[in-house]
Amino acid sequence: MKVFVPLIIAPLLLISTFNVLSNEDKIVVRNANDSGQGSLRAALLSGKTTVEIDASVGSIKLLSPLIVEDVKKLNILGAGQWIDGSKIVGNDHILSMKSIADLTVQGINFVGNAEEISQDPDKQVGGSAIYVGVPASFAQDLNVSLKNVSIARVGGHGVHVSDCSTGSICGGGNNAEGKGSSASIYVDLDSVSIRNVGYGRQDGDGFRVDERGIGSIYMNISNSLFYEAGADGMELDEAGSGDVVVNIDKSAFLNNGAYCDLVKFKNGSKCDDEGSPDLDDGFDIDEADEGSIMINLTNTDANHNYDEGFDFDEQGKGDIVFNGKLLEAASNLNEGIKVSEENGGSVRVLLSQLLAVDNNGSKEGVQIEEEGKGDLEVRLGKSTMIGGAAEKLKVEQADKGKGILKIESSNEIELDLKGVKVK
Ligand SMILES: [Ca+2]
Ligand SMILES: [Ca+2]
Ligand SMILES: [Ca+2]
Ligand SMILES: [Ca+2]
Repeated sequence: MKVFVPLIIAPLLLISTFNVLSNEDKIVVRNANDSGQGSLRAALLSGKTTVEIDASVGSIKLLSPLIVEDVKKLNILGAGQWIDGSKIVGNDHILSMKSIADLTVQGINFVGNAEEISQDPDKQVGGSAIYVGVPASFAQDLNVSLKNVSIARVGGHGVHVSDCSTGSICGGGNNAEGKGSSASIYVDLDSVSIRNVGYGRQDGDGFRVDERGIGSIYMNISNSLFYEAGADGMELDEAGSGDVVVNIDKSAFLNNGAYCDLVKFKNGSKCDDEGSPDLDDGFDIDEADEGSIMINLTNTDANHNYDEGFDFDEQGKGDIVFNGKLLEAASNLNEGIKVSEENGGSVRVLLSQLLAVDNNGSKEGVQIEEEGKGDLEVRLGKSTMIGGAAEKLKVEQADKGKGILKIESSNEIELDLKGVKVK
């Protein structure tokens, strides 16, 4: 039966309907069982928007993966419980979502079953703790928000948000493969810890976003730790039109990227990077095609990573704008900070109170390069770079364009300049 609603009161009715829905749209998890009434699995299958795990519920030991489909929005709110995925075998993820809009997870610790380092880098052993797959037809933006969440011991990525049709072989930069939806991806991380993940194969990152097609990656991170991932602590791969915009405060990327150093080297394997083990970074951004990289980092460290500490690459049209304050990059096996821009577009890097120590075997502590059309401007203030005989600041303007370096109130800065004037 059709009910006639006069137009003038229709908005009021809408509001009251939403209020009723928001109360009815919550389900409470009452026990730690794998399935059945009152369990987390049953709550996730109920279609409710908010799944709240009661504080009385203890560790939830899963017998099989949690899979959520066809939910427009999902909030999973825990009270510090463990979700134990140690019984999940094969390449299944602990929690996976397809055809979903927004995901919020709070107050939950995920633990997987990866106790050993897989010796075959070409074979995937283990999935992610959280996998969010964006369907190709998806048109609205996707929000992923994690707060007070820890993740450990999964063989794949700690978290994988994939807007990319080729799944695990999406890649980055000019080698980026796959197609994506028109959605942008928004990620908000507060008090998140991801550690000891990604040892089940080559390229298992702590936190990974693949963004293809139209759309950008927008990310806010605070009070978070990304450490001992087999590959990058965090990897953002963006291709197609769209930017990568990142704000990070009070966070650290420590001791990531060792996987290929821990397995026996085999020519032609996925770990073979032109004859050497393919090691990874603390924080890696690869942006391709139209669009820029814009990064604000404060109070953030990248130490003891097996490739670069911070590695930001921009290709195609677009600029790199990087502001960093109170950063530390120490004992990374390659550069502490590497910024490279190709093609049309400029680079502007402003670093203050940077401490770079013992990076890249006492060669470049920081390397910033600009190619193709565009200018280069680097400012360094109140900073120190220490390392063996010489830990250098390498700044290169490869083509025409302007190249300017300004250094103020800094110590022990050894320069290696090309096409750059010091002001
Ligand atoms: Ca997209
Ligand atoms: Ca882009
Ligand atoms: Ca670009
Ligand atoms: Ca350029």
